[in-house]
Amino acid sequence: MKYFAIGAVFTILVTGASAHSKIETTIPADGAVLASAPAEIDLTFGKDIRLTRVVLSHQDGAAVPLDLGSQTQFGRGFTVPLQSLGQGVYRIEWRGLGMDGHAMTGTFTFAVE
Ligand SMILES: [Cu+2]
Repeated sequence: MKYFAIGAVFTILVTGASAHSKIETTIPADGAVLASAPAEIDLTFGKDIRLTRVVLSHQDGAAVPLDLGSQTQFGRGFTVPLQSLGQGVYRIEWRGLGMDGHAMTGTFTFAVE
């Protein structure tokens, strides 16, 4: 009986993790080095999520929240416009909510030469 209980808990944890949506691709890609600044960033997820916050920070500056506009519904793909960026390394941190109610977060970086 004790072993059964441990097995049941393990199964629930594994199921919870796999129900999570993962980020599939970002544009720019993580680690990309770009000759010119991108006008927007694209985030694509494996399952529908609701994006709640995207923050941009430059190596020399403070973090700036980006405007998600009307993209407040569940979806797989999001496009967030950027102000014109100068040179340097930028870090994007995003937060979202999966359909299963789990909070999700991730980061990626890119550089503008
Ligand atoms: Cu989840």
